[in-house]
Amino acid sequence: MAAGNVTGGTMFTSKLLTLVLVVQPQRILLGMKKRGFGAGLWNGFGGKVETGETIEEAARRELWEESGLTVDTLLKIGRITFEFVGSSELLEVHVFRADTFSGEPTESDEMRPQWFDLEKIPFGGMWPDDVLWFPLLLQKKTFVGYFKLQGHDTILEYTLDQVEDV
Ligand code: 8OG
Repeated sequence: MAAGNVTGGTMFTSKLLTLVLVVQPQRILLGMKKRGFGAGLWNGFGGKVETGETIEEAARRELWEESGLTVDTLLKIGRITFEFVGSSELLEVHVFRADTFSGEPTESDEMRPQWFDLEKIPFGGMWPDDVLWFPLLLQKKTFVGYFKLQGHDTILEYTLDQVEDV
């Protein structure tokens, strides 16, 4: 739990999360989330950063636990802050892109991996913000975003900026 920050008089805490997208020239690996937060949606692989690990270590661990893949190079591609109406906990999601990997995508308790053609990313079955920032990820453009969501479906406000470094 990071220190609180004050926005419009509301005290927020924030939680650090990771998200890894494995991208190849024609396809992207997504997983169907089977349980917990975001269940029923296609997503990259990731989760909470634990005490004592770096954000990148957490990204590699979660990728391995959820997909069975290991990667050499993780490209830091984005950082997105999510605010949910009614919650005082902000999610700070560190997004990475991996262009090469080792292993075979393997179903885990949390995720059922599947390759998608880059032309057929299933945005209708993903978080509503993904359609906005995936183009930057796919073009290897680094970005910082903020999304205020109501439930899982509605974006109330957002900002999304290309930046030099994340
Ligand atoms: O540990 P858990 O599976 O609950 O972590 C949530 C995962 O979902 C984590 O990888 C971060 C990711 N995530 C959000 N919000 C969004 C979102 O709006 N879009 C995408 N693609 N991933 C998200 O927490």
